[in-house]
Amino acid sequence: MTPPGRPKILGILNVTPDSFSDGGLWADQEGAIARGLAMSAEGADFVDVGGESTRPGAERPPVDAELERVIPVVEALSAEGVSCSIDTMRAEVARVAVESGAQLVNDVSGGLADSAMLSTVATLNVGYIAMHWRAHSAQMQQWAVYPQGVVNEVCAELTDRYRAAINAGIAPELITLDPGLGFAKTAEHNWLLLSHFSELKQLPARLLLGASRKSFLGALLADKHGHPRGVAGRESAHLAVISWLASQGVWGLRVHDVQASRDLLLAMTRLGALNE
Ligand code: PMM
Repeated sequence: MTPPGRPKILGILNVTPDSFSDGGLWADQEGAIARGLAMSAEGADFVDVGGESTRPGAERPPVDAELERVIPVVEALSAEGVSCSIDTMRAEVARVAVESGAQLVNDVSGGLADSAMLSTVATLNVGYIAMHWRAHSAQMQQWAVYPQGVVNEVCAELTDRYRAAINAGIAPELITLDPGLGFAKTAEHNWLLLSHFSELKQLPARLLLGASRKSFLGALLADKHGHPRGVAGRESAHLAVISWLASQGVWGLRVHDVQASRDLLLAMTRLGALNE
């Protein structure tokens, strides 16, 4: 059997004061731009620039604040030849970011948070990542209920989002689907989605996942008192997860540690487990 192709790496650049794992770190624009350039040099295929924290319970920034955070960063990185994606649920932010050079729209709400998103992306004619989502961060954990099974329900809801994107005029080959680890999901739900990846692969579009530093990894690695492992100590478990996903044919991986992820994928490629 031919091995799957090497997944694309989206390097995470949260230009927010409050994202759960790197909030505040890249909130100043010069620091953010330098970090984006560094991730590109380390081998990120895209730098995923986001100005709204989606950690559970987060409040939404006003649209102007989101634009002010992300647009100068997208502009500066694009001017340096770095491919950017824009992590936003807002059509207006997606439009201005693409006009400023972004090549991909990463919408964690899959078009549900802003009714103008899908038609806007169709007009912009760029790639679109539709993630599985049920509610804004302030309420999302109360939606972590899946009586028909998390894999079935996530696949059904993602199929609906795919159809909505097609109906809005987005070309099928521009669409990527993402089961949204941690969004209206418990740790158990995340593990079920990961271990049933072959069922997700039946979806009509390529797949991207973001497991990097998420709390289900912290819970897995808890100490003997049940205290979750902090974000800085979750990378080896994350690398195991992305190695599994790469071997299963995932199209893209959204990661914080670009270099470690890239090293892993290079080694897998050298072993013949992935195609160039
Ligand atoms: N997770 C976060 C933000 N954006 N986008 C996609 N497509 N998939 C994800 O899993 C995802 C995302 C939250 O994580 P962060 O705070 O580490 O950015």
